Amino acid sequence: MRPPFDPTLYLVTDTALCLPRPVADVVRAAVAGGVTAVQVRDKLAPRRELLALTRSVQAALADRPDVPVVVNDAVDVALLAGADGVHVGQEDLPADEVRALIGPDRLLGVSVESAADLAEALALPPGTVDVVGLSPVWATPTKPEAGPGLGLDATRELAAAAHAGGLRAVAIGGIDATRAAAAAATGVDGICVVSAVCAAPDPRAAAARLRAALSPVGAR
Ligand code: TZP
Ligand code: MG
Repeated sequence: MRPPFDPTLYLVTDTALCLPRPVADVVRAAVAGGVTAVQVRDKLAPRRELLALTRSVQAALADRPDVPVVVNDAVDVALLAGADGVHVGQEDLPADEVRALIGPDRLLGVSVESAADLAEALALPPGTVDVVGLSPVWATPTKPEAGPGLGLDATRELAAAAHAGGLRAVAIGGIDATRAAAAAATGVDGICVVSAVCAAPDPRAAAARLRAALSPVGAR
């Protein structure tokens, strides 16, 4: 059985953007403001630091079992920490291999940057992938190498194709409170944000603003 996973407002952490605050403090505030899922992402941290970071986030959310903690890229760290899931990109381990490692009781997310990436995820046996991250909707300074954005129309098409194949879809890249409603209106199951929360002076208020921006479109 997979852990509960409500992707409505999915926070992906960035350690540098959270500074000088500990990531765990930002996450706790953001969840109080309405974040529904958390992905621990730190491309620069050595594995042992990523493990400690993951555990600090889990400890900060010990009273929120409804909010899953997912680890970006590092399957070993996810397993050691007993995380709720793993998220991999196109250059990480293949999704079917990751599923074999993590077993049936954790979430698996995969980044999708094109129709070809999505076709690959959809070709896997049912139950391999839980959610695809459509990426990036807009170009973003948080991940310049992600390139130009898909745009809203392509995001809408990819979300529909993911749903037709039984996968959930979230949108990521360049989303802030001014763009949240437009991103959600593509039909995705949720939006992912990094800087809109991690770089905010008040992460709780930032998360609440994003939730408020989502509610008129009835995002799940
Ligand atoms: N993957 C695709 S875009 C991105 C990631 C991790 C960064 C999104 O950051 P922001 O600050 O929400 O634009
Ligand atoms: Mg990756």
